[in-house]
Amino acid sequence: MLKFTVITIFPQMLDSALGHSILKKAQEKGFIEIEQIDLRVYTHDRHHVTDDYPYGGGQGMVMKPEPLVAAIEAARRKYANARVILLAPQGRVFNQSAAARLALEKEIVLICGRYEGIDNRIKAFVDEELSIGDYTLSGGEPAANVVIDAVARLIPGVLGNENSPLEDSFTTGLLEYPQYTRPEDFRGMKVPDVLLSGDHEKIKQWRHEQSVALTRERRPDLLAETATRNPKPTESGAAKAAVYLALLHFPVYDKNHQVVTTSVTNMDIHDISRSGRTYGVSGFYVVTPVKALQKLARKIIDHWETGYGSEYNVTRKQALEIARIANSLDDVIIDIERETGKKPALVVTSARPIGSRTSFTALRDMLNNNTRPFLIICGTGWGLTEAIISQSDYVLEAIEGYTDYNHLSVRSAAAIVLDRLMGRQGQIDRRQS
Ligand code: 9D3
Repeated sequence: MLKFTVITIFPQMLDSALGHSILKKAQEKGFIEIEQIDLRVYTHDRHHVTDDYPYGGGQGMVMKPEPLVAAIEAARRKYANARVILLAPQGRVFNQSAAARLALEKEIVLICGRYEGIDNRIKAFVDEELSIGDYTLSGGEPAANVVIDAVARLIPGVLGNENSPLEDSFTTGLLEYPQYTRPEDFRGMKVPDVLLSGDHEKIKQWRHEQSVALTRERRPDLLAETATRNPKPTESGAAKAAVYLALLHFPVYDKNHQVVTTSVTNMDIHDISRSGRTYGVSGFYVVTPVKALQKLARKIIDHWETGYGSEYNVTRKQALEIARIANSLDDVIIDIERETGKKPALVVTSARPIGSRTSFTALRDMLNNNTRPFLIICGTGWGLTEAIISQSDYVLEAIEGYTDYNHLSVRSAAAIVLDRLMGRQGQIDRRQS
């Protein structure tokens, strides 16, 4: 349940927009709740005044700080952990990743400004400021509506099973492919043959090509973003296939062979992102079903990607750019399929003795001669469960030294795997051949 509290001087303004279709159902089913607070409740004068003349002169009115701050403080007393957001033209621009971040919150307070602006001092009482784009609105209410809609769609269950938010354009980084319905011939305009062919593989391929072509034409900026998200090798000789990495925190074994959920760690996220970025991994998924841990992972990644850390350390930012968060392995597979148009081959790593194994050299050759994406799955705790291993296409040979001690950390194992599969080989190749 995600509770939105909207502070506004026009509390009825959002009613119609939020009272229909998906948002209506989301409220009825208890996935979200929206409460609108009339700012005038927090005024103490007879005329319920919320604005005043600007110091220094100029046109228009400015919203007074007292009622706004009283409203914020009341909301914080009620919801100690609420994220308080001021909707304002000078905020950071709200986008899909901001929506994904906010979908992990429990309580969100949205403050809608009006008039020509807001007394600057209220910024000290909010957690962040958001704008919804580069155009002027008459107030923050339509922006609140946009934020609530985009965030609510990402809450599991809100869309039902038939529509996955992972399929949305701004999640995949591509514009949607063209859609058609009956009739087959509309005023001489025919539905493309491929869609009538019944060949699902071909249709998928066509749609992906259309998406890429349309995005290149209309929104090359989105492709530029995908390119930084998916760093390209700078030289030939590197793997042809897109390689993805997933770090599973569930389901994995503990010491006693029980299936458990492990905690997300700061060091794993940092180190595996850096290794992944170094060897040309297209995306690194931190997989956990636990919302609080997703939130923690998001915080770590955002700090380096867009927060203070992004300016403090640019190379760390580049590494964390490949990091993503997912609920489950299935979601990772869907995400990769959306991005590449193909289902990834699943590769697991395991220190435990298991039947037939694929050698590093064999997999390295496959990566060099394949355009199919590969997903390398690493387990935390005491390793991946049998269920996951049996679901995979390749089980990599174990990494071993010449001792009876074999307890690599998952981040060390990941780095070694990446080097053997995607590293420059030099000495090693010559010795092997
Ligand atoms: C006089 C200069 N304007 C600042 C750029 C004043 C001003 C214009 C519009 C002050 C407030 C507003 C009302 N807009 C919002 O409150 C708003 C908004 C927007 O106008 N565009 C995009 N996103 C947002 S979020 C809130």
